[in-house]
Amino acid sequence: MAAAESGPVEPADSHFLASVPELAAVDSADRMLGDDLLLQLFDSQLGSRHLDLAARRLRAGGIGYYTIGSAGHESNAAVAAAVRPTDPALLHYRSGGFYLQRATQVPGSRPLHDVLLGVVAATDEPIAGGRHKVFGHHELAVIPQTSTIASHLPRALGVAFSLGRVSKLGVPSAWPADAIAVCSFGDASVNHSTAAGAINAACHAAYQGFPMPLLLVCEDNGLGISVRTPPGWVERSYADRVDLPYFVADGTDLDQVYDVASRAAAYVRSRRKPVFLHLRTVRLMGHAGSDVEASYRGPAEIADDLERDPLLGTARLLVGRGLLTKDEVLERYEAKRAEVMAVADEVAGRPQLSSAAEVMAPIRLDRLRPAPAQSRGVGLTVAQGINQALSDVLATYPQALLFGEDVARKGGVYGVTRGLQKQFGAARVFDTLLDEQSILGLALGAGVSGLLPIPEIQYLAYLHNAEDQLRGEAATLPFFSQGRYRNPMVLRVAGYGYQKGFGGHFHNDNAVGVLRDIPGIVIASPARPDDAAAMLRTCAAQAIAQGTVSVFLEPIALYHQRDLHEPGDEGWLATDAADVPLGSARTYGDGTDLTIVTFGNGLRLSLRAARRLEQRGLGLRVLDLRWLAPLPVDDLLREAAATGKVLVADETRRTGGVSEGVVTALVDAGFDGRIARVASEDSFVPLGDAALHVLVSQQQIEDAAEALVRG
Ligand SMILES: Cc1ncc(C[n+]2csc(CCOP(=O)(O)OP(=O)(O)O)c2C)c(N)n1
Ligand SMILES: [Mg+2]
Repeated sequence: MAAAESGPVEPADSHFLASVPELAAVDSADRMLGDDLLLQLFDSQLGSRHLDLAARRLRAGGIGYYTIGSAGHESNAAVAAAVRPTDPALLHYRSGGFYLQRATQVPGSRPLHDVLLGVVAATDEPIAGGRHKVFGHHELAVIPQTSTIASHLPRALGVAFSLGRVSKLGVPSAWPADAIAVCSFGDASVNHSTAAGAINAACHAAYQGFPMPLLLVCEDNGLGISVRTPPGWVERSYADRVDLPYFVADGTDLDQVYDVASRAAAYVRSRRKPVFLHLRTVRLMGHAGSDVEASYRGPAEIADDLERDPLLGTARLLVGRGLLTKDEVLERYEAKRAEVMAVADEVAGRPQLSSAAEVMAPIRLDRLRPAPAQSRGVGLTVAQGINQALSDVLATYPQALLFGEDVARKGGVYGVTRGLQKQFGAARVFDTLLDEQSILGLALGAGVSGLLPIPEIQYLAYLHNAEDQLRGEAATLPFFSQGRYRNPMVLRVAGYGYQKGFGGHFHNDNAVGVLRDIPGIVIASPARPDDAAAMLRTCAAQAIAQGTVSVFLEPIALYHQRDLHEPGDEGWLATDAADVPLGSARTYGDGTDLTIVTFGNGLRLSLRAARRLEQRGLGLRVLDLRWLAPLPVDDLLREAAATGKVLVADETRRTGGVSEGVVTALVDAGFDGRIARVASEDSFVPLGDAALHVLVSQQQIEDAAEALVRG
């Protein structure tokens, strides 16, 4: 097997071997770390280093797929020792020392196996099951992260927030009541707006006195791949932040790291406030295996980092304290190498995922029986129906939280959440700061903590600036954790056009393409009040039972609509309280000339068009999809077959819009009848009556229907 064959010599390896015999021991007798813990931490550091070396050997042998390592950062092991193994941790990809040290605190752990199984993409890797190499383990309370730097900070904010909120609500929590959230990240990542926003939100909460037990650990190696962080920038940005106490430690001195990290963690735990722990590290072995560091760093700079190798720092402490001789240090180093390489040999042939079904198993949507219908609801508008359903959900699930901009005191821009804060209290229904990324981060953290978050994004256009939190974080967590971590949520988003020209593009956004291609999420798009209420309950029930992430698109223009055909006919008020199973469409009429397939505002336009066409002798049926994902394909095919002619009336854009999916589903199923579509233009939506030039109209539907039937 190739794993044990010698690969390229790493300077970090040869430098350590050459330096130990020359070590100048430091006197470390009266330091913080006890002897046993110091030895144990050294073992974790060694394990982390040899995992990095092994990953490169596996790569060189063509059987490893990941070479970003932790070399130079291994003193983060002392951060793990300073917190508890039950403290939820969201780790930087260089927090290998932390991961190994935490595993020593949990009996039965096999962290060397965990990491190397990840490197070879083996199905028996404990968190992602071969889908990714990531630090994550349910028993270790390590929540896996994506590769998107800084994207985990909003979730960390949400976890810390939830630690306070669950105890206040007295609902079951995924974490102990006195836990703190730990979140590590790099120095370049600090500049990312996601990090800046989440840290700001943490301070914003702390400033108001909300519990926010969050230990932020910046592992500062001075580089982001090849780009230098300006020297002094991290302390410049964080050393004097009023609501964020700053602690700093030198990563070459394990004892100091443990001392400082212990004080930082104690502060967070006892005060329930956020802290910034600045851990100075070096980066050894380049950014990743493929990185030719010499192309952007001089030899002297690289050599300086080698001198600051944290393993050498710990060796100095051990020798100085008389715990190990230099020879014993080298023996331990080599013994760990042998141990890790044996594991590398063992995992090298492990099976990888072998079919699309296997890969996708964690994101398969198993549909539940719908939530039981409530008897109330008849005579309500869409806004009132949603309000009542939210009230039902909050009453049914004590772990449910409703939050967003303006949802609480004002009751929503359109009054949809009116009265709910009064009814359920400010701990469960609350206004947030104006940052969609942090709103979704709160939801992500609340979801993994045992709560049922119902966040609101005020307008569809404002989902886009935070969309990675949904697409990259919420949707992927079950995939990269095989469902061991789940972030259930019902994300309410007000959207679509037709607000009589009011508001312009950003209040009439009709683009859903960015949602339609996210694997595993549900997209609910109710049009009628009875459906809206029932579908919201279905989304909540799915979230509770399966951790489902649903986006609930609310049609603003229909919120307060009462009538359908004529003023005063009250044809848009709720008429029943039937269940709406996930992915089930609803059919209106039983004509045999044409099927109009639609959703949202398109339903109202289509029903009005259908009545006029019926007066001209055409027999129509209108199918309201109700769910844009999963698309109700069986219902679609049944209703298409009933007439042999399908017109898709789609208020979203021609490109990336829903009709693309509908037409494709018909083609894929071999539908051999006629198909046409009307959709909104590939345009932004202008102000005033000009909006009507780009949004699909009732007249267009009528014309297209006539043409399809008679043509
Ligand atoms: C949002 C995002 N942009 C770009 C990248 C590519 N990338 C991966 S690591 C990295 C540098 C990160 O530097 P730092 O935060 O200092 O962490 P370090 O690797 O130095 O530990 C970049 C740009 C990414 N993963 N995510
Ligand atoms: Mg860095």
